[in-house]
Amino acid sequence: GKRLQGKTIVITGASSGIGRSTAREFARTSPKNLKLILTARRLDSLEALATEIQEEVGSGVQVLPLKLDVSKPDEVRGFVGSLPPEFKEIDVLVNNAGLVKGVAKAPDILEQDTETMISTNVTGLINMTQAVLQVFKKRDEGGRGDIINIGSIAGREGYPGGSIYCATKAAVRIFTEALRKELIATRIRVMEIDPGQVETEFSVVRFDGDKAKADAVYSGCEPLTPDDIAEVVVFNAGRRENVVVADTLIFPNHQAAATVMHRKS
Ligand code: NDP
Ligand code: 8X3
Repeated sequence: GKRLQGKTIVITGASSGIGRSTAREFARTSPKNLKLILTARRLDSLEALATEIQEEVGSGVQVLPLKLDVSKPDEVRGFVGSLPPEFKEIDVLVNNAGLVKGVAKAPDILEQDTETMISTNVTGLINMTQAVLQVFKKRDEGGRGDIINIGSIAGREGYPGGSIYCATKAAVRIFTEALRKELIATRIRVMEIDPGQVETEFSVVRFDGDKAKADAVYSGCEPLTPDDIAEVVVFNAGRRENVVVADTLIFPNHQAAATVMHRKS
């Protein structure tokens, strides 16, 4: 849409799933004058996506694929400084990078899995937010810009086998809420989008590449597609500046809670 024209948008975790769809949706809806900074650990996937976007919408959208591991504080610290001048004026940050590891229950949760989930989903999101807020805060009226955090239904209720992941998403939820309050005197918008079940690489990552186990998660269900979430991200970013879609929960039709799912047998 028109309101997004001229914007510079950063998406973390743009190499797959919701992040990837969000990049394509921004490009499709604002093909004239948009800058996309696409980040993740897998640079080759980002480069392929950049080419795909460019072929689809042409040169009205400038795409910068950038390798960035949000769980590495020094990489995040150097992120804004490393941007070419024409990409430095960030308007929108989509904090999407995140993951779940395993379905273990306490006391059998691997220390390494806990560390991976917390350093990515929580510390990574906080560090990215602080880095980009430095850019936002330099603008008038105390600052302007949008932060869109991808939380989860898992941040609103815990489920067995997901305690650490759920705790990380609950942390995102409270950080987001507190941040919105801290920035009350600015024009900075802080928004959260909480998806239910979306079919992406999420479950493949959870089960360490075991595709059969990942597929079983969605058997008999009709999960959301990453495009469904991308549409909401772009919609929320495209509202009038005085409109803050603060909090959004999105389920597929047959889901009503993290573990309340109707399965066709
Ligand atoms: P995918 O696994 O398809 O995508 C996850 C993305 O995060 C990838 O692009 C991955 O890129 C990136 N990522 C992972 N770790 C890091 C890291 N350390 N630094 C930078 N990027 C990283 O899953 P989804 O698209 O489903 O997940 C996106 C977000 O949505 C996550 O925050 C997830 O928790 C959330 N979510 C997902 C739901 C679902 O059912 N799928 C439901 C609710 C929320 P790379 O590996 O290249 O670094
Ligand atoms: C992913 C949703 O409930 O499958 O955030 O863990 S859940």
